[in-house]
Amino acid sequence: MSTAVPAPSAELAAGLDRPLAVLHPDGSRHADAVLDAYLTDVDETMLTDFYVDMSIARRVDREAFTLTRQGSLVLWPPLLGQEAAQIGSCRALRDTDFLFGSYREHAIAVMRGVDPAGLLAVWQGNTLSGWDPYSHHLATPQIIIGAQTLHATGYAMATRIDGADDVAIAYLGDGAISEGDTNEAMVFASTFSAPVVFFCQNNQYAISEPVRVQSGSPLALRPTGFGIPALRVDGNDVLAVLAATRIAVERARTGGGPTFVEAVTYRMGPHTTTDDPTRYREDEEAAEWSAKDPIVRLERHLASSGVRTDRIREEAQVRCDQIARDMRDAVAEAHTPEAATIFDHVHAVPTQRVERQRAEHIAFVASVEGES
Ligand SMILES: Cc1ncc(C[n+]2csc(CCOP(=O)(O)OP(=O)(O)O)c2C)c(N)n1
Ligand SMILES: [Mg+2]
Repeated sequence: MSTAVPAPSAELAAGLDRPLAVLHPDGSRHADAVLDAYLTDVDETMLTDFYVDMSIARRVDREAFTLTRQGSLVLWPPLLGQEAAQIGSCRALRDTDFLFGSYREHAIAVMRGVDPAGLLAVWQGNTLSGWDPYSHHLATPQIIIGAQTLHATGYAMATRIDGADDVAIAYLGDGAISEGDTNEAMVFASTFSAPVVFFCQNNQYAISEPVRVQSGSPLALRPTGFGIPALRVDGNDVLAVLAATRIAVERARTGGGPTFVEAVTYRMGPHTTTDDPTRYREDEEAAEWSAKDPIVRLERHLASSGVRTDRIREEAQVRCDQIARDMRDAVAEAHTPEAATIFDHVHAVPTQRVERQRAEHIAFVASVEGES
């Protein structure tokens, strides 16, 4: 009797050999059999909007980085280089779809209308939650690697129970693929056919750990073992990201269950403002990826289509300057809460244990103040 092992489910995944792309680094537009059917509405206005949105994302990131260096924020995990992955995927969703990010998805927070004061308050250490998740259909940042995949899957399962056709999307990093939470989420998503999209930004690093050390095969192959189809796309190509996410969202919304999208991109900056990437990667590598910059690529594409890019750049600049001013104002006006408020809202109903900890903290602060 034959005991042949079934072939790996490569047919479940597109783009394994080479990430799917339609916009190449020189700005040229190429056809793609999988993606093009989902890009028929792309016109100059949409491309311009993408350019402006990505420029805003980059400026928010740069401004926050600078504010951290000036001591106004405690920490910042930069998104530099990942603008297309975040903006393209976010734009594939409708307003009532729910997003569950990690800590690096500042662009989706801006796109979802979170005000800069809320966005920055978390990184000032002033609050545990910078916005109301239900108003924006966006969960607050998740530091526990991979945990948001469970939250998104649970949310997606619940939308089906409610009879709604909303979709949940979990943003996760390459490192998060190795977490138990992520693998458990994929088991549940697959078996319950949950309307969830796993959107993986493979930015090549989990802090200092390169992806080649984390996985011997493309990350997009992993979910296929759970029966979850996968698309691997160039994450610096905003149109490829938009199309792949649209495919995944449509499948989820129409009862087809989960899809995994691997957006192959690069974290151009440090892991956070406390990291020094020159300790673990070569300048040549960063330069190579810099040549694939998602914003420059789109600008080249617009220019080659005969669009006046100087005007679009000016429009983006005005919007960027305004948001940068708002960010600086928000930080200057921020109010530092009493440290003891950290114990508020740990549980919906206070528990004896947390109340005891609060009392101990207050007594400790009083004792230190008494000494001085
Ligand atoms: C459960 C858990 N383990 C370890 C950490 C420490 N940690 C913070 S970020 C990080 C790397 C995550 O890498 P990746 O998933 O690729 O996301 P990226 O930071 O590249 O966006 C680790 C291990 C954590 N926050 N949570
Ligand atoms: Mg990573």
